[in-house]
Amino acid sequence: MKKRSTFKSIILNVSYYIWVIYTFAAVTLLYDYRIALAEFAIAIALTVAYLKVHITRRSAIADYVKSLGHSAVLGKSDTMENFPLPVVVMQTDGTIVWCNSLFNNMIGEKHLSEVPISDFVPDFDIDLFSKDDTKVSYDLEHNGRYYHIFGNIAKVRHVPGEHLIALYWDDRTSYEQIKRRYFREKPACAAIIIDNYEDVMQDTSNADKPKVAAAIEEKLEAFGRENNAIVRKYEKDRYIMFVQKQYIDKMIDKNFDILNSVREISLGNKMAPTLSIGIGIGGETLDKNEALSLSALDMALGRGGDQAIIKDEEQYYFYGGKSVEVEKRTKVKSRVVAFAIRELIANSDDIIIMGHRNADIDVLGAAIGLHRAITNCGKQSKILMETYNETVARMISKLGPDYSDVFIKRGAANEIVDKNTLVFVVDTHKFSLVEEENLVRVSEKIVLIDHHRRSADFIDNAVIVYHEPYASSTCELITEVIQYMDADPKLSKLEAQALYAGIYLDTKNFTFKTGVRTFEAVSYLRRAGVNTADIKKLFSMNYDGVMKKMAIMGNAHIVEGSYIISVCDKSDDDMQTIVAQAADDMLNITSVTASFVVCDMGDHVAISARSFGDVNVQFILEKLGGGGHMNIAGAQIRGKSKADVYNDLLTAINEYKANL
Ligand SMILES: [Mn+2]
Repeated sequence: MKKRSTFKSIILNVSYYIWVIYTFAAVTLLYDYRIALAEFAIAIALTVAYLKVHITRRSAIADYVKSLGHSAVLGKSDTMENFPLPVVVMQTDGTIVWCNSLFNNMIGEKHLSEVPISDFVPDFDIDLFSKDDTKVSYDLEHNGRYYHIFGNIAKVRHVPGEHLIALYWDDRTSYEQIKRRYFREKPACAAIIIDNYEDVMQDTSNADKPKVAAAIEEKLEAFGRENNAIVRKYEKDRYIMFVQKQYIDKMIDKNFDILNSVREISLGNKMAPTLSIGIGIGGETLDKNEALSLSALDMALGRGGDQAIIKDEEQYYFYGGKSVEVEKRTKVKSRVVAFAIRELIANSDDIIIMGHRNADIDVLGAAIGLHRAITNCGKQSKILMETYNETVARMISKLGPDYSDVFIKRGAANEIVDKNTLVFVVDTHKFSLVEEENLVRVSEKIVLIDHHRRSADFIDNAVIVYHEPYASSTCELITEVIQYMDADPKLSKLEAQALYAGIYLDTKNFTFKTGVRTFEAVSYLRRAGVNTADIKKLFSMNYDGVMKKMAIMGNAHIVEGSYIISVCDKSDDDMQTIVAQAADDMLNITSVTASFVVCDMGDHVAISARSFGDVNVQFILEKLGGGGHMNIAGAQIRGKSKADVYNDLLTAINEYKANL
């Protein structure tokens, strides 16, 4: 750098050459005065020209500096030179014209005239400044220090079209350091729970129990140490942790490997312990962070556990959650819920039951089961059902005169509802999916019963929430609850069949999510008179439907080795069922691990996805705005063509595979 600037200053300092010409002229005078005179004339002309350019330039800069609002005259070591910040004046191409000595000191270089600023400040981006701006400001890091640079751009008088930029460099390093440190050190609160502590311990021999318990504790303590955090156990399966934001960033980088390391504990336990972590961050106070961490933990449990969720004041961020769900519930909860519901029913006059739009048989079975329980309590209830599929219609037509005035439409429901109406929402927890949003808005007595993995769109004003993602179906939950509400619920054969059909549908004929308690519920319903052949017939499909399903399957192709996708258009009123069954049936193909049907429904594009649980289709469809379970998920996309949706789906699959 130094060499270059010395060299440059010689080149540019034209006066040296003029002095050389004067010397030549003087020497020539000894031999021939005429040539000498000519040489003197040239030297004088050059001198005049040089001084003129030099003086014009200096006065232009002086004018410019004056135009900055100071009464300074350049070179007389006053205001600009003594300005308390480093100042540099440059041309629009970044060539330095002038700087004060504070700027020289900052750069560590004395000769800074006529050199490009990028030679000394490589990160300086001259393209950020345009002649159209008059005021500029931007932040720059240089040599480990942070500068806020501000200044102005002005036209140079006497030199048309020429602009100069004056920049003041405010060193804000200490402010910036405090700011960064503040964000790095912000405290966060984490709520940690062992999802299945009881079950793990139950299946472990007495001799091994303390080892397993100690191993879990040791892993969590190590997790705390590694993140310089405070971790405290306050119940046998619950921990609270205080940790700084910077360590949360590290946990994210490692994709919360604590989840894996706890799951890998194998010291005589048959079941792998899993963790759920809810982290609250960004709240103004510690107690706000704790509240955020608890709602993040709720969300993690509602999505099946074995995952970490961070919540700030705006949104949830999801990590982990790739293991297969294990059944984990005690009947205590059904009993508590049953008693609470019975009390609410006793204190209500108007009762409405509704499910999600395009109701399936799980909605109908749950509604009928609840209606029976309410009737047994001596109260009346209505079932709001406006949009439903073919199987539901078939079941409703079988129900007979007892049910002739039970089913109502939206209009009638809106006439009944006020804030005292007891509203049961079954088989969904999403505000956006319920048959009639107004009921949820108006009623102050909402009971929510659902088994879908929790999404961010959650009806949060319910007085009772029985949300159990481990259960196979809403009908399974209702079958349990009604037995606790009444020792002998007196289910008719058809009512029992409706409940059984809901379980049959959601377990895909007892293949998925079928736990011990699913069979307990089913055996109860079987005793109430269920005829399994009737159920099979209920789900039978007509010739047309079967042919359409076959066409969808015939159109399918395999991507990424084991994912099968078919794309189709709506060709039947009950397209939803046909699409769902096509997706189910494609899983029967050897080596297929996940199936997807993309269907253009006219006003939207629907996707049905299925897997055996080793591919998390919920995760994939969440990227497209859908949701559901690990092995059964769906999405409805508006405003996109099926070709675009298909491409988005491929991208989501690739992303999912890349993150495995
Ligand atoms: Mn369901």
